[in-house]
Amino acid sequence: MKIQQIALVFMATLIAHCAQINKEEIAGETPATTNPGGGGGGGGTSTLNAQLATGVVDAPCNGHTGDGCQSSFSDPTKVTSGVKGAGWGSGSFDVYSISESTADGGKYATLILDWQGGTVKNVPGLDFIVYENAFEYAGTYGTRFMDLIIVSVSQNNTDYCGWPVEYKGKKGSDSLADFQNGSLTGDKNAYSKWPEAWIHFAGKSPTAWNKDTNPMSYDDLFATKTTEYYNTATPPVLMYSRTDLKGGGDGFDLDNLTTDAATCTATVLNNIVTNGFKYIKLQAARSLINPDTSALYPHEAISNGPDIDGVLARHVVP
Ligand SMILES: [Ca+2]
Ligand SMILES: [Ca+2]
Ligand SMILES: [Ca+2]
Repeated sequence: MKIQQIALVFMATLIAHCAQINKEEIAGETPATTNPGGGGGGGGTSTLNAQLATGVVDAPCNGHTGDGCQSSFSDPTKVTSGVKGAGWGSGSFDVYSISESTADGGKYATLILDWQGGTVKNVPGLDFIVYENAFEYAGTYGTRFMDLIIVSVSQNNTDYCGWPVEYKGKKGSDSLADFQNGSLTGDKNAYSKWPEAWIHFAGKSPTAWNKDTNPMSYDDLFATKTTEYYNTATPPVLMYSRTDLKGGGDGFDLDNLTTDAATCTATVLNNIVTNGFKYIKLQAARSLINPDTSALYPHEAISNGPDIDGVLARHVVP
């Protein structure tokens, strides 16, 4: 989501989801009573050495025109120099944008980072967080704008293992009632704005952490909060609740790696789980084939590629 597209985003998304928003307004719903008591999501002791990924290994949109690259957002130092989230309701511009193009095997839809020789270890709970600039355009659940990312990690930048990604699909008109009605499974060729439908993807969650204007401790960044959304009835009725990382972003645990990728043998996987990884690859989901449908993953109609603000690892060793 880029600065010049905000107006378009609001127009398109409001038009697309007009029926639901109106329904919510008629119901008198008010968003966001935040209850930060959700408990820890990570290892959380001060002996851990959290670090941002500071090495740019491959950022093909840097200096490249075309193939979906965007010259205004092709500076990869925006990823490595700090996370500057813009909060739950808007997207940061301190980002490097990958495209959604399938050209050259998805080259321009890929970003590879490292910790400049450091190894990201597997600690209890989440091991790293990917920060993108997702946001909730109407300030409440069910109005999230996302650019989905598929994440994988490697020790040698050749043999990558990823997570068991699964897209659950869009149900009905993608309303809360549709989403909550029975199983999550819907039309996997249509896009759902519910982050819960996108299992083990990044690019789902807004970023609250901003190193300048909203500094947070590493322990807090790896901890969770639960937000409950009530309507204005008397007494108020809980409409929805959602658990997120306190600083936003999407967290990953090496204990959940899978051998799904062709480059990920059991040996490679066990080595990463036991010893850690050095490289992280971020790919636009839209540039990749969903094995469930044999088609590209669907995306928000106005999406043009994920916008990556930074990647924070929980424990890095030399
Ligand atoms: Ca985005
Ligand atoms: Ca872990
Ligand atoms: Ca940044």
